[in-house]
Amino acid sequence: MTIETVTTAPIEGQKPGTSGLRKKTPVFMQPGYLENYVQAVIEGVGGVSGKTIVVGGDGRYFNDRAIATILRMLSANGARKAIVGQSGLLSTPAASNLIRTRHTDGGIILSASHNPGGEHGDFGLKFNTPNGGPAAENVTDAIFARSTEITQYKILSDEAPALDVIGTSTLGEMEVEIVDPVTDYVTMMEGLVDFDRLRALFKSGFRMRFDAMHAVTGPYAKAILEDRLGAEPGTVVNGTPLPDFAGHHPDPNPVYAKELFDLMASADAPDMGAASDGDGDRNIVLGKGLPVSPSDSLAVLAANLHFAKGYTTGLKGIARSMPTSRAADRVAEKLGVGMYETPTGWKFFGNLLDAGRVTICGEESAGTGSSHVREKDGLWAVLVWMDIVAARGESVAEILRDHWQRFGRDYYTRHDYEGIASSAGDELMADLRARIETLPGQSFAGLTVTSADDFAYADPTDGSVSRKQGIRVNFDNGSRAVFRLSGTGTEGATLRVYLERFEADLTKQDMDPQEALADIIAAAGELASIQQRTGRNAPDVIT
Ligand code: VG1
Ligand code: CO
Repeated sequence: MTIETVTTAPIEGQKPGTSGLRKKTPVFMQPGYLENYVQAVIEGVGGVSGKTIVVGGDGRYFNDRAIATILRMLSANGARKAIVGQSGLLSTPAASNLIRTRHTDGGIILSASHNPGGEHGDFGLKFNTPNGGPAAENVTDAIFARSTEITQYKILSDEAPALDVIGTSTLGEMEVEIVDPVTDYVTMMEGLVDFDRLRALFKSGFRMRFDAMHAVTGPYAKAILEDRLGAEPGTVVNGTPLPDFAGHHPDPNPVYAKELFDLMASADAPDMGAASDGDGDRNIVLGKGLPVSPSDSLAVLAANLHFAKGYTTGLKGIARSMPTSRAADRVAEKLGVGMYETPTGWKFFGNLLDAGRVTICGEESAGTGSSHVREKDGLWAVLVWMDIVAARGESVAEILRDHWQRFGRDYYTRHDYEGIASSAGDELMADLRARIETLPGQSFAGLTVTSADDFAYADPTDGSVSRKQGIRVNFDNGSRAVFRLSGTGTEGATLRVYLERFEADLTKQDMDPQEALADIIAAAGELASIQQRTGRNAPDVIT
């Protein structure tokens, strides 16, 4: 056993974004790229000497080789133990759970989530802290700072153990425990939703389709839905994780999960449709003929959480990312609990969950989760929806329509302009920022701006402030547009435009969101000169 100290030099651009460092796979595979960043992570979190670290990923191309390198580096840097998912697999919520329940010092999760995988796809790495959640900004800043100063990294000369056999071995001085990635997660879910009630639901003839999109959730969904709850075999489709996700974007939206959306809109639709993303933290839920928008899903889950087995005492508070619709705010108000509006990215929910201020969190990007872990959790959301369906004895669509009747409907859509020139994205945002103060009173496509700001968030638990988190513009008809640039892309820039309008009138709640929001879509386009600046006539993805 030899610990090698390899001389290196900083590599530009190793700056974590919304959720860790994401780059094209060939970039990550350049000699020294992964090693530099892992050493920066190790040093940025204060070293790993004597520590226990969870390691796993979503199975995408390079996952196994990256894990082998990481294990050799953890050992060389003095870690006591690594807990690794079998075959290198761990969904993001399952990793969060392991970090928490095994009282470890954190985890390294390999994923670029909803981004495509494969040799020419994307790869990513993030560090989660001992609370199970993505490192907060002070930690990611420290990691980035280390990446700009690095002069050497440490790696063990020995080969890492094979990852396919469950059990314990040693690598240098470090213990390596390979665990079944699914077992602990299933046990956790059993405590949160009523497996007996769900078994009875399937027995009564309830049919669903769960699309795992060839990504990491397949084994989890099969184990729970088909093996434990008795859903008919074949309920889980695309259930085997593939290194390139069969060439698809593993993102459960109307564009990339089109087959599921088409099925749920057809006469053959089962009672419920659901899908998850590459690393298993996102979810979409669809009723017969009626998809649930992620913002609505957060609101409905919050309003009905007490029906689920693990939440009968109700909830402490709700948090949503700023661009997520305000539907959940109406629920918080009715329940008389706290409502928190945070910047995009799950790392901002961690402190609120740790402080016991909130029980449920959500994002418009198909993410919902609760205090059970410190990540969003795709399968959890699907199971809680099912538990609510079973408890209320109503369908997904009935529950959603009933929610709109009681709370009103927040029409919502997000328009993404993907892969535009970085300069075009930066200029569009800079121009909006420069005009913020002059916008109120101005009219665009017939709507007048009532207020505008650049969202800043002061964390109520530690006072840290995050600025420039997105431009919010409110209009005189109560509608809102939000503009921000994605922090998870790997090519050029992606402009996200979030659009919403509240509709209290019961007779006007059955419109297509694109029609219901047509005027605000036009106003946002004119206000930010989207066409001229992006050179696009239409968004690439509408969710
Ligand atoms: C996107 C989503 C954000 C989510 C993030 C990570 O970030 O908008 O809501 O938290 O992805 O999700 P951005 O910066 O591209 O808008 V995942 O499932 O990629 O870990
Ligand atoms: Co994800």
